[in-house]
Amino acid sequence: MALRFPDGFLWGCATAAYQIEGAPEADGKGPSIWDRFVHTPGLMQDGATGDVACDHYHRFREDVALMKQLGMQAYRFSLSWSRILPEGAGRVNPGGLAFYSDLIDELLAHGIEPIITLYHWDLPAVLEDQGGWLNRASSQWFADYARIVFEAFDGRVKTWATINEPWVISHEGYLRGTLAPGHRNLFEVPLVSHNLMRAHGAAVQAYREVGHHAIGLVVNIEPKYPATPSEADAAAAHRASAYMNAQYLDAALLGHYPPELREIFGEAWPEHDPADFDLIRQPLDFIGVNYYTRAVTRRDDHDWLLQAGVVRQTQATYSETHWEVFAQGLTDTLEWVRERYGDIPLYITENGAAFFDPPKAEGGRIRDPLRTDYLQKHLLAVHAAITQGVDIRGYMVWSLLDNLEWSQGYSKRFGIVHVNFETLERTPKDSARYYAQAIARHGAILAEPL
Ligand code: PNW
Repeated sequence: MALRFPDGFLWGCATAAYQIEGAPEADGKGPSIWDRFVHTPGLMQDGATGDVACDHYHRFREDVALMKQLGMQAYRFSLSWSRILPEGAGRVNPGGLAFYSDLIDELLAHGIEPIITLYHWDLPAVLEDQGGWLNRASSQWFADYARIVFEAFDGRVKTWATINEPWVISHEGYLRGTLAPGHRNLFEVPLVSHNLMRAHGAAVQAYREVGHHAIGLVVNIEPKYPATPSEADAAAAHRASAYMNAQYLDAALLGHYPPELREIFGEAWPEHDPADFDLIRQPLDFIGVNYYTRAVTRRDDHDWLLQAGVVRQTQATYSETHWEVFAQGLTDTLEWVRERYGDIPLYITENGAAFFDPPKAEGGRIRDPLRTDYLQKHLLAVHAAITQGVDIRGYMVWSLLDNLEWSQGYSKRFGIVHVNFETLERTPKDSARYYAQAIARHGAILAEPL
């Protein structure tokens, strides 16, 4: 079976600063909320930290060479705000800018297009001390930071994303407490979400003043399917989707939150100043979609927030993060975005899976057939959406390297390249070879996995 993707379709991979860089104090970097989180006893699986991670900070040239070897056309990475502004605002640290400048040059020298995420969860610690995303001034802090990096890099970088996954930030960081800053307070969730969206809007505004290319928002989308045709299960799926999938895109593109949220949050739902939506709703050049899995949802009154429980699929494959492998959900997601928000260019900014990788076999090969199978199915799912007319511009696999899977530490390997966290040696897995072949053949997907 040979499938072709549109001309100009961008094939690449994605990472995030805190998950790979290490070097938390190098060249004048200030601390972020993740430096604090990992050094707070009891929060991290196996006591893991990002102090070294993949040591990408010192090995980025090797990593770019690896990308080149795999044929990557684009690389989505995030900037560490506190490398560039150690105090979050004010004084710019030339050492921080220099690192990213060198990385961008290295990518361009290898013909790889940089795609920058401004915020992938590592807020400068000093700003957290001023309330972090709960402070309405955070939109100004973010826009000021954004302007600095736009001015520094927009000549060389053509694609920018403001914030990675506002839902995960607010839900995991402020409700469940599994991500920094580790709060558990329902009342904070809509306030943080709102300030994240105000920050997004303020950064897009700044971009229109100083930038010349494309900027968008990255959201995670997990389609919700009702377990039965019953009214109760359909309503549960609907609530879950309003909360997780529609909340941020509705605000950014339609200028209001889904009406279901008022009922979901109850007394924790704040009155929003209508003028805020003029800031939040900015024309965007693209939407970045991160897709991993779906949820099959039934009404469950024990679930206090959404009255929605998740039904495990007995016939399905689950990855190491307990996420069902369900590629049709990616096609459905891309079609849902077009249906709800109209024709706007989309990138798949993350897609991938953690699987247990068997140790290296003879010849140094790492056989990860489940990951290869995951990639193949999801590339087919992307192609199916393209066939349906959805405007999809590129696909970034999560992730280039095994890395720090946030509070789960190094226990979950998402890389298509294996990292030995003792020696820091990189070894492309079979899935990397598979992906490299898919790229080399312009997306013609080989029927047989390697
Ligand atoms: C994304 N969910 O996080 C992040 O952007 C990455 O940094 C992370 O490593 C990757 O996915 C794998 O986890 C998510 O619960 C975390 O729906 C949670 C969800 C989705 C994405």
